Amino acid sequence: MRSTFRLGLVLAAVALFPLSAADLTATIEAKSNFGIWEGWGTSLAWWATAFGTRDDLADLFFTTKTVTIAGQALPGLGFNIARYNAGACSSSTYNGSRMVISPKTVPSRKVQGFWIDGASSDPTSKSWDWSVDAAQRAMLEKARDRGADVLELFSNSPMWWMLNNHNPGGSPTGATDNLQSRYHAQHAVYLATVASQLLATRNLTFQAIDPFNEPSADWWKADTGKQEGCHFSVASQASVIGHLFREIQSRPALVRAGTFISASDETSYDSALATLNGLGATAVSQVTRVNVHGYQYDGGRRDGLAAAVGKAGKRLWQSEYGEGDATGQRMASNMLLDFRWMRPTAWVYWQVMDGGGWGLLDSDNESKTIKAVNQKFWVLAQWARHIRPGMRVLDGGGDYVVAAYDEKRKKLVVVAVNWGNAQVVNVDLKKFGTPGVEGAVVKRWVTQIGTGGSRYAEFGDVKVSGGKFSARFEKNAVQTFEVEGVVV
Ligand SMILES: *[C@@H]1O[C@H](CO)[C@@H](O)[C@H](O)[C@H]1NC(C)=O
Ligand SMILES: *[C@@H]1O[C@H](CO)[C@@H](O)[C@H](O)[C@H]1NC(C)=O
Ligand SMILES: CC(=O)N[C@H]1CO[C@H](CO)[C@@H](O)[C@@H]1O
Repeated sequence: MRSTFRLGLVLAAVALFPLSAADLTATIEAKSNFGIWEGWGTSLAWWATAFGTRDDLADLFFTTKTVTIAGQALPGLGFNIARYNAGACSSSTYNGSRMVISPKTVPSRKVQGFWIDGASSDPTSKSWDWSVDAAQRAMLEKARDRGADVLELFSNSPMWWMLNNHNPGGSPTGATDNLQSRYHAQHAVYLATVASQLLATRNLTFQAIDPFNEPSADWWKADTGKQEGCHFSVASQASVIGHLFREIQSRPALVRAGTFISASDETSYDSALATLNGLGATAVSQVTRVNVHGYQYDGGRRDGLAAAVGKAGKRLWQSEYGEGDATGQRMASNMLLDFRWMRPTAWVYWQVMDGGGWGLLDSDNESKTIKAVNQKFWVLAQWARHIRPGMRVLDGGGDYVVAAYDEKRKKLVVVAVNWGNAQVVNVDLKKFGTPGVEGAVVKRWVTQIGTGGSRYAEFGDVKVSGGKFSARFEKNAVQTFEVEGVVV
């Protein structure tokens, strides 16, 4: 139902606009290889705790169907990655203690964990409650049922009873470990058991388990915490990774499923590099993928991290991204930097539903209401619906262009953003075997970055001519192009 987004009368001829001196030309590097794309996704956690039972939202995020939300027909984002948050909270009593938590942590952020007391590690014993966290689990299953084939288990904090202060919001200062050292193994047992149990009982296969979330940060504090969080020194991370490696290896079903460790979901590119450098050879050898968050935005050294991860022979994911700019401008600009300098093979948004500009849908996770669709939603559609799993990411030939190639379908995808005044962007295909595509129609989609304007509007008015194609861009417009029949 793509026609829903077609703008009826198309601003037909690009050729009507004279080329000016300011025009840009990007030459796509046909033979380059920035990695085979694994996909797009979101972490579940809070929004799924609040909205996880809704099929329409599962369709919106995990299919490419047209879905009507808040009275608007929206293009489904087609995510294939879902990150499930193993909770740290429970209302149980263990060894005479109960969980302690800051009053600033709202209910949707108290994610209920399955291992409610440490008396037994047997998942069929009374120490485990598999009925909790039903809404987040429901969204995980809905995602899987709609084709999400890359699932990851992650932890913001170990279960409260494993912690020094029994507080899953963090330690007193935020700068010290909160997991008791005698419980390093139990945190690993917890995560491996959640993965094996959800596989055995619900056929949910986790590709990876990340035992940490921004572990080097010093802001996971007991008294002021608004969410689950836990500091781990790099040495403690190495210890937990070792335990988790052994726990995975000791569960044949996880070995058969190929479940591996990802780490450490540090906040920034620079802290991810410091952690990678400090983990030591053994722990590094037990980690298959480096996950990093995008909260350093346009700062830090994406290239330095990418080089170290490549040298270590690991995969690299941008596993969490978010900020409060509802227009999509910061997100688009950071995605361009990611593709050019960090070259992750997957890109995962943090909370697709949230307030304060953080969500793609502006929503209230406590009252469970959706208020509006942020422009950011359509900006992300320009990328996620087109750069698909299995495509080879290419060097787009400029810092405003991302390109990807589908070898099987001989399809080239180009996403470009024009930060300058309105101008024509030329995409040069001379490095491809282009004779076959001369005259081919280039489909294009346009979203205006900002608070209004075009929203994933589709056009079919551009053709390949002279081994290139050209399109006019408004200032701050993002356009996606698809050309079929392109041969490398
Ligand atoms: C139980 O609590 C006591 C007193 O707080 C403590 O000394 C002991 O280590 C705890 N045992 C376990 C298994 O957590
Ligand atoms: C379990 O999930 C896998 C995909 O992860 C699928 O291939 C298989 O058919 C499923 N099995 C059942 C019994 O549903
Ligand atoms: C009621 C409410 O909005 N709760 C939280 C949902 O998420 C926003 C944005 O992160 C928080 O500010 C709210 O506390």
